[in-house]
Order: sequence, then C-alpha cells, then structure tokens
Amino acid sequence: MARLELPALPWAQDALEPFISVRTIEKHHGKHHKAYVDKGNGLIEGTKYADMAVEEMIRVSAGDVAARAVFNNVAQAYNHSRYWESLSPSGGKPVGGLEKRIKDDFGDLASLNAALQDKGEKHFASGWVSLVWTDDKLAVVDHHDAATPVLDGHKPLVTIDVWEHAYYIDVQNERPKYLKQLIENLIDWKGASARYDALG
Ligand code: MN3
Repeated sequence: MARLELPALPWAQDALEPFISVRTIEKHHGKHHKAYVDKGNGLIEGTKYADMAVEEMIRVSAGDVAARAVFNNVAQAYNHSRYWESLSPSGGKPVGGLEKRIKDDFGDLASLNAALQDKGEKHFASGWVSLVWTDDKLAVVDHHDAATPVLDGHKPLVTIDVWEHAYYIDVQNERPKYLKQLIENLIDWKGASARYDALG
C-alpha cells in the first residue's frame, strides 16, 4: 500500500542560513510539509488511492471534484519533496547535458535565472515556480496553490515554493528578495543536472 512519506532533509536545518533560517525550515518541513503528508495519508487510507504511486494519485484525484482534499494534500506533499531536493548550500552550476540544454533554450544560466525570478515575482498569490523538461525543451512555468507539473506531463528539475510560508519569517512580504537569494545561492544545480540525465 502506497503511503506518502516526509523525506529527511538532504542537509542540516541551518545549512541554508543566512538566506533561509532554521526557524523557517523547522516550520516549513516539520509543520507544513508534515501536515500535508499526515492529512494525505489519512484521506487515502482504505481508498483506491492507497494502491497508487504518488504521481498517479495526483493525476487521478485532479480529475475528481469529490477528491479535492486528496489532491491538495498529496500534490502539496509531492511539491514540497521536489522543493527540498532543489535546494543546497553547495549546489554548484549546471553540468553536462543540462548545461548544454540551458545554453540551447535560454542562452545562458543568467537568462534562465532571470526567467525564474520574473516568473516568481509575477506569480499572483500562493503557488510554485519550476524549471521543467517538457519532452523537447526546458521551460520555466508557474502553478497555483497545489497544482504541479505532473498534471502537464512535465518533469520538474527545479521547484521553488512561492507560498508566503516559505519566506515570511525571514524577509516578510519581500518575495523578490527571497527569490533572488535562493536563485543566486541555493539552487542545487548538481542535483538538477542529475535529474536531467536520469530522464533518459
Ligand atoms: Mn511550502
């Protein structure tokens, strides 16, 4: 039976300071993400969803208005796992196939970073900004609330949380500052490069 899991963080809770504080990480991972996992598991227990892989739970519940709570909690659990794996205090630069692909699709890393910043600043209210692989090119996309690239059939390579709880403790309402600090210092490009290579 499939269960949602709260993944261990890939770094120490203070690893992203001074940009993202221990207090934010404690609440974001230990409270917000954990709540989505716990609520999601409670909702899927004993239902058809309990036999599905997480991506399938997301796709099936998205098409069922009666399963809105399942979708919201399962998709948020998934999106947060993608967020944690997108961050690192020592993420380096894109390498190999991803480095080349960024050159082809955006010109250079600075242009991609500017696109991530712009998409995040312009996103209205809560949601997510992602660098995705669309099967023939890279794209910077945004999603509202719990929506996810899984619904578009796209593969997320970098996922950025733009819900206020991701940054309010550290920079209050200054989302552009949160985005700039994260994009310049905390994206795990080594991990994103490995995810790109694993697309096959
Ligand atoms: Mn969040």
